[in-house]
Amino acid sequence: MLTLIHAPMSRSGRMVWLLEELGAEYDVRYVSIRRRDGSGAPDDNNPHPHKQVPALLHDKALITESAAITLYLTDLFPKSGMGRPQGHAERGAYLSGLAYYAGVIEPMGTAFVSGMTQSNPNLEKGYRDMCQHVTSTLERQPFLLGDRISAVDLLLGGALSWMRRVLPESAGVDRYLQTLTARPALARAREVDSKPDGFHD
Ligand SMILES: N[C@@H](CCC(=O)N[C@@H](CS)C(=O)NCC(=O)O)C(=O)O
Repeated sequence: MLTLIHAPMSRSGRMVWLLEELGAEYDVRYVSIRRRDGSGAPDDNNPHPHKQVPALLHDKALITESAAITLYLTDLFPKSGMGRPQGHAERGAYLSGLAYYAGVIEPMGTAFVSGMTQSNPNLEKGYRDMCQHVTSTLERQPFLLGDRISAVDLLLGGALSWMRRVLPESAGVDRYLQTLTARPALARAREVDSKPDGFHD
């Protein structure tokens, strides 16, 4: 049994989206988290060591970190087309994309949005290099790995739908975001995201 530890309007929404894309059977455990505005609190029902979301329980295994959960789930559903299984010609590109999202796109995007790149030339260069790489990729091809969607696109697409300004203006990025946000699985995920009526954290 798969149980997603989830808080509405957070990074775990992307894992709901992925589970819907995979056609997986899963439970959602809604938890409260600390929010940036000072509201919310850590939840005793959350097994994540930092009381963050997402976390995934698969029987007795606990998986944390969005990129690790993404790889774990797509390996569990190799026929879904959202991952690139062992032996697939794009396996290396898929692993690189997941690590690049977690290790470069998200930290550089966060540094930019929080204003840190403005005062630190190394961060500024890292951010510009990331933007150049991602925007030129999406201007050249429909998805990060090429012509076919992968779960790496859900990580980036989820972040962009939340905060488009993580990346600079680009027709390729706008088209990419439109394609991703039109997916029926995302509409289903948004219903799950907001399911617990009156839920407050
Ligand atoms: N690197 C983690 C980040 C997870 C994370 O920052 N989650 C936020 C929600 S968007 C959270 O749980 N915040 C509550 C807290 O930090 O206490 C991942 O990608 O899974």
